[in-house]
Amino acid sequence: MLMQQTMRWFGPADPVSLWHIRQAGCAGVVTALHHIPVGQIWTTAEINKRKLEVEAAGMTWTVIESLPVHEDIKKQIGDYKLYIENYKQSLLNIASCGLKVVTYNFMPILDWMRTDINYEMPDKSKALRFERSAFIAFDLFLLKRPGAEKDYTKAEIEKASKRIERMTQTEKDTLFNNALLGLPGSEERFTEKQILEAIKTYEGIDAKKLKSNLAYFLQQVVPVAEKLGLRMAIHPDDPPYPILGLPRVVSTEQDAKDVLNAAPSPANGLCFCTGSYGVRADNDLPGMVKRLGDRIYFLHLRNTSRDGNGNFYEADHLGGDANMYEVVKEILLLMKKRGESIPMRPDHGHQMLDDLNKKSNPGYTAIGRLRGLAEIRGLEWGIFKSMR
Ligand code: DNO
Repeated sequence: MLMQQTMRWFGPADPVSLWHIRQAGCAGVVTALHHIPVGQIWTTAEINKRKLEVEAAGMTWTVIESLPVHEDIKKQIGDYKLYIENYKQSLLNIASCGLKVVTYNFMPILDWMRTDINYEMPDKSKALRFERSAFIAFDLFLLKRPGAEKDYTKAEIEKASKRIERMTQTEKDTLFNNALLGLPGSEERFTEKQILEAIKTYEGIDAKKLKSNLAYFLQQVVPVAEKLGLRMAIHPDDPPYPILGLPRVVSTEQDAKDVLNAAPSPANGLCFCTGSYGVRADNDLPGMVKRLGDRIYFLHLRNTSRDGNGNFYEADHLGGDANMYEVVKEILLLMKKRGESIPMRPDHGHQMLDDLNKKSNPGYTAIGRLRGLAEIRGLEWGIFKSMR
């Protein structure tokens, strides 16, 4: 039993076409209805339209990524009950269109965060990178978030102020734009005012409260998903720790267990992202596959390389700190035990070759992902063959 290979597609506006994805060797596609505002119901008409587009290129819509959770639900304010009802209705519509796996996350305001989206590798390809000092400089001196200095040590603040002194105006602008990018697949950036206002709305919401809001959300939607035969798969925080004073509660193995225990059901599962969990040295990735395995419904396989100062960059899929050999071996054992194949996608990839001159969604070029997928496919095939 091998993994189901897929790639993410951002819809008709994605510069990478469905045929490119198919040529990479994928039988499945991971996509979402990005044009529907967060909180609104996904109608069966819209879901089916997207499904047929994917099928016209000879593939299946394997996983939804993401059915986003409205900010009011995360904070339990305003119309959160209505948004939860809308979420349930979307799940119903998704199930009636024959889809099975739904990915989402519970990160306040921002999704992933990087300080550099064009970090040059020794081979001149480009990677995504998070540099802690640059991030602190952004927070303190560009965004000027009130109270931000409380989150850092004196030494960190000093280092960040030296870092910003050395930056040109263009470098500052780039850092600012990168940090406020917000969502993959979106061209929209938060403005300074928007982000500061949004952060303010999280006043009084600490990790404990956010976790309990997540538990409430799960207790509401998981029974519905279970009845519909759907599998929910929560994506971990990226990076896996609090940023900009905002709590993050899906960062560790214990967090993942808390998610599962909050609403025990086969419908309540995980998207196991080796890139996100792997940024923390205390996350034992192969062990997590073994221990959380029954509930892993979707895999994001990518690699990061971290140093001791809180910096990391996205490494080659088989390079970096995640022991991809051990991870894939555990996944193969897991699939054998469960008697089913788990969908995977290579996540991100370096911008390289012809893609260096093309416009693309950061992290989602065709060739870098093709390389990552091909390497993982080869690794998996080799381990699979040697296991029998
Ligand atoms: C990054 C992605 C995440 C993921 C969401 C899921 O490239 O893996 O943005 O799609 O967090 O909700």
